Amino acid sequence: MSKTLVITGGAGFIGSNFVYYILKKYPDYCVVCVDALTYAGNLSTLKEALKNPNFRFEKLNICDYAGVKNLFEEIKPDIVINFAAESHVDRSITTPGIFVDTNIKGTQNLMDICRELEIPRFHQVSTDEVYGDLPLDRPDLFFTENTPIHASSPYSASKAGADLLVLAYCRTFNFPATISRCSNNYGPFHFPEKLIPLMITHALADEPLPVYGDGKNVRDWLYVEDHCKAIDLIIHDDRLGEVYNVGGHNEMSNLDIVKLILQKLNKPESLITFVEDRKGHDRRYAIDPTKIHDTLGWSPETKFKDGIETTIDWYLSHEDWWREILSGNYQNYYEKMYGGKI
Ligand code: NAD
Ligand code: TDX
Repeated sequence: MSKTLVITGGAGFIGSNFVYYILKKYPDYCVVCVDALTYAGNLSTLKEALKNPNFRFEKLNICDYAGVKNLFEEIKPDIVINFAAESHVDRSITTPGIFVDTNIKGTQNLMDICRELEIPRFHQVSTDEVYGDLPLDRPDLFFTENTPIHASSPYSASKAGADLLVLAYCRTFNFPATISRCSNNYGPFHFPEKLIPLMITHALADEPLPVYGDGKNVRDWLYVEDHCKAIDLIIHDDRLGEVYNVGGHNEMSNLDIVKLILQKLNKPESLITFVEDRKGHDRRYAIDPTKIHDTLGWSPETKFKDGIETTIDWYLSHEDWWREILSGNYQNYYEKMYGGKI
């Protein structure tokens, strides 16, 4: 049966991958992307989607009550999936306020509108960072859905705040929501300020590769399409009020990732430059995905060795995309596409 999906943050990394995933898998669905086009949103990422008559883009801030309510009244979504967020930990250390505004107040605003309009389903895209970190010397420990919330950065605290609000709305108002908490994603359209694309683009330019601290911090990397598949399963299942951890059992240290990228690009390790550590830097993330595996049948499908090759190849063949970002030109794309029309 055809559905109308609202995808907030769909001009960002994971949201755009989800837009393409849904348009391909459900050709009869209507997909409406709500995105404020902050520095992290890039409309040119959605160039192909914009050609699809079932896709619509709305430049809107999720904190804008009247704007979002008018849109939702008009399109009557069946499901709202909230990807929109300030997502970069380093930026949350320099400017925490915008993280509270978008990640907490924006989520509350969306949920209030969904409640008022009785929208049948809301999904919150969250992160494993809400659990804080794990020690490097306890490889037997993993985050489960029952691990206490223990955020380290203003970013993860704001995501944790949103999660707590979602769960409180479920309990207090019977709000029909679910939450997924995923580990680090990688793949096409990853903004080049995050580790993997930053290292690929720096290596290609023979520029220093800045590794924070000792480079031994561990992340649990998941190919972005596997995250999309997990969210697809969750939103098409009737269970409400549930939290699902999503992760690939693919732990790697930052240094190992950087060395692998250099090796694949045939660049010397002398480009690695150790720099001052991130404040409050989480040591290790590792997800136990047993719940989503056992209840919804989800397992990661892309092996890291294949996913990283696909990703490097994508950056090699989409230089225009990331060079536009590095030059800042991408921020004019909306004007070019929509100037005077909206
Ligand atoms: P991103 O920074 O690439 O994209 C965020 C998008 O949200 C951008 O298009 C931006 O313009 C938009 N946005 C920001 N503020 C907005 C606002 N106030 N109103 C409307 N749109 C706004 O982020 P991402 O890496 O794609 O992450 C997407 C979601 O997934 C986030 O909620 C993040 O917390 C979560 N997450 C990310 C990862 C990861 O590895 N990247 C892992 C787990 C969870
Ligand atoms: O230049 C760098 N050098 C470096 O050593 C950058 C940008 C990062 N790092 C380190 C910090 C982290 O240990 O690499 C690791 C990954 O850093 P990021 O790409 O900034 O990701 P992380 O902080 O792990 O957060 C990401 O995963 C969880 C996303 O940005 C979040 O939105 C998501 O919730």
